[in-house]
Amino acid sequence: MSFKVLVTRRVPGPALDELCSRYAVTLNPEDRDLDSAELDSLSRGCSGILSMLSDRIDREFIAGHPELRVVSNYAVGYNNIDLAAAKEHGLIVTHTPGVLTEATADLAWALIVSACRRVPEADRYTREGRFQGWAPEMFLGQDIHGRTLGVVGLGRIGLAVARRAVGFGMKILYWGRSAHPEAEASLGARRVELDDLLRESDIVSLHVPLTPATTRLIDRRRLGLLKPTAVLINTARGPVLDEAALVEALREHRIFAAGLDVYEAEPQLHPGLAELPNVVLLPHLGSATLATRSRMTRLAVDNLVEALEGRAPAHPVPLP
Ligand code: 8YV
Repeated sequence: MSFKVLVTRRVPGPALDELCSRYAVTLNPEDRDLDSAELDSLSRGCSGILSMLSDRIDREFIAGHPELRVVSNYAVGYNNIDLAAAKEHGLIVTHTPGVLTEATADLAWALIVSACRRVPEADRYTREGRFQGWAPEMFLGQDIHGRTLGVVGLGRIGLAVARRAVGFGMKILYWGRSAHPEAEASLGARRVELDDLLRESDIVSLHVPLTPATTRLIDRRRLGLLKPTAVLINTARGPVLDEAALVEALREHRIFAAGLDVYEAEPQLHPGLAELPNVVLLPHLGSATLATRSRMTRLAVDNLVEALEGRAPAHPVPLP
C-alpha cells in the first residue's frame, strides 16, 4: 500500500531513495528548514513524516493532522515533539538511537581537545600571519591527560565519551539518574552528586536529554561551582545550560573555556558569545559524518516504513 509521506530535509544515504520509490514522498527540495506554515501545509494528508529536530511537532500541529500515523525523527533526541499530545492522538513517534553514539562522542572529544589546547584560537593566529616564532608562553592551555572528567548523564553517548577518557589516563566522575556498575568496574568511574562533580572536575561534558528536569540544569549557581581552570563541553541540548550565565563566566574568566555544539535558541547565539576567544563554537555537528548520517537515514526510514505497514518499529519513543 502506498502512503503519502513528507521528508522535511534531504538526508544522506541510499535509504531515502528507497523510501521515495516505495511511497508518495514530498521532499523539501531546499537546503533549509521548513517554517511552521510550510510544515503544516506540506503535511496535509500525510500518514508519515520524516522530521528533523528543528521541526516543531507540537500539540497544535498534531491536533491539526489527524491522518498522521507516525513521526520518524531524524535524531536520537526528540524534545521537538509533544509526546503527551502524540499519545492522546495515537501517533507513533520513533527516533535513531545507537548509530550516532560514537560519532557524537568523537565530536565531544574534538571540543575537549580544541577548548583545552586553544586550537581554533591558535589556528586563527597562524593563518592571520601573526606567528613570528615560537614563544614559551604562547597559547598556554590546560592538560587533558591525567585530569578529571565529569560526565553529566551516563547514557549511551556519555559512556562513549567516558570510554575515550581512559586512553587519556583520566579519572572519571559521573552523575546520572541511576548507577552504572559496569562503567564503575571497567572504567573506574565514580558516581557523585552533581554539585560535587562540578566542583571536582577539570573537564565537564554534558550528555543528558532535554526534559523539564534538565532544562537549565547547569544554571548560574552551578556554573559558579566550576574551577577557574575548568572546561565545559555541551553536545547535548542548548537549554540544559544557562547560556547568558556562561557568557558572563567566560568573559570574567571564572572558567577557562567552553566548547559548544548546541545553543539555547539555536541557531541564534547569545549576544557576546561569538566575540569571546575562550569558547569553541560548532554548528550542531554531533552526528555529522557521512557514514553516521547515512545510518540515521536507514533507521529513520525503516522506523517509518515499519510503523506505516502496521508492524512494530525497532526504535519507538516511549510515550508518557
Ligand atoms: C544531530 C542530534 O547532529 O540526534 C540528535 O539528537 O542532536 C544529532 O544527531 C542532529 O540531530 C541531526 O538531526
